Amino acid sequence: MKAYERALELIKKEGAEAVLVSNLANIRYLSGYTNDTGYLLITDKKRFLLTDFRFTTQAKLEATDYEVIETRGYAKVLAELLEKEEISKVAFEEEDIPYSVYRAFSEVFHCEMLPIANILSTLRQIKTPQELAYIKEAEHIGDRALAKLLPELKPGMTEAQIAAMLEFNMRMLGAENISFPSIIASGVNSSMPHAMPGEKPIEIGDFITMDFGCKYHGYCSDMTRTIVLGKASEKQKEIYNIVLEAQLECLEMMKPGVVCKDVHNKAVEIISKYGYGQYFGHGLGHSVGLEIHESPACNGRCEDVLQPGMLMTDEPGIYIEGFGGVRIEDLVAITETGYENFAESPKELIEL
Ligand SMILES: [Mn+2]
Repeated sequence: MKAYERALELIKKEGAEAVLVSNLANIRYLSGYTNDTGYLLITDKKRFLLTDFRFTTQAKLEATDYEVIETRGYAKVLAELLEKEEISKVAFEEEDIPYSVYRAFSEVFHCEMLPIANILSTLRQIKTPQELAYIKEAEHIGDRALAKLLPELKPGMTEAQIAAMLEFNMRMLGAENISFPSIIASGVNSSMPHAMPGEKPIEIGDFITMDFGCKYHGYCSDMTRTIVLGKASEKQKEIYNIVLEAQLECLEMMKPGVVCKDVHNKAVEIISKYGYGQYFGHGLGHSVGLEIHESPACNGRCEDVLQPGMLMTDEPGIYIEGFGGVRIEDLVAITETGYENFAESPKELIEL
């Protein structure tokens, strides 16, 4: 069954006859078109890809199951297509359409517009062997980029410089791009889970948290390692080992049939046991794919059940304001019997 047939099945259950796809990852997944401007309109009988002059050649080459329509007047052309195809209710991705676009469409469409939450992305939860292979290679590029970076780290380098070096390494090792702006957080900055790398130089005694990933054939990787520059203090070792224990325990839970929130709660339980529960405030993990954050997620609310072919990160952390923080993150694929860890970088505390 083609991906667009699965999409139609899904939106018919919602009560619509056609679907307007605007999320770029969904467009790519459903059509093969890889650039960044356009819409898909999928009906029972026909499939259209609307884009402008800059992308039509590429769209025709990539989206071979679709009729490519070149336009800049999306609202008008879509309205005409919907009328011609006799659609009375079209689904649209409510989390992806800006209000201004919604207003422009609703002014000219003669049919009903049915908002659907981000349900099309659930089609992407279970990866094909090809998708898994791309993500695994992306993760391995990250492993090699980090291994190359570590011996080059010297006191006085700035976080921003380290981010640049890591990203350069990934591209030189075959990545087509980064999957998100790298997080390089040193010293007290490492207490901010999503710190932005800046002018701060790394100093002896700093924790350095590095959270990064790249894209390979459009697919994202994600990993985090925390090291200490110089000798780790007793407190740094204590925190690091608690995070590592939680990370390893949660890894062993990754298998088909397990409820996502149970894995997250395991990490909370372990970190709380040592008295640091209040310092772990984010979810344990998330899936990845064409986007860096995909569903399902391993957080305290997610009732989804792990299945073979899903990806999940395992990234507990402890963050203490004014002191610093630790996060350790692997990316695993759920297999028939358990998991395969795509990340190969060592996790024992590295003192550089
Ligand atoms: Mn992550």
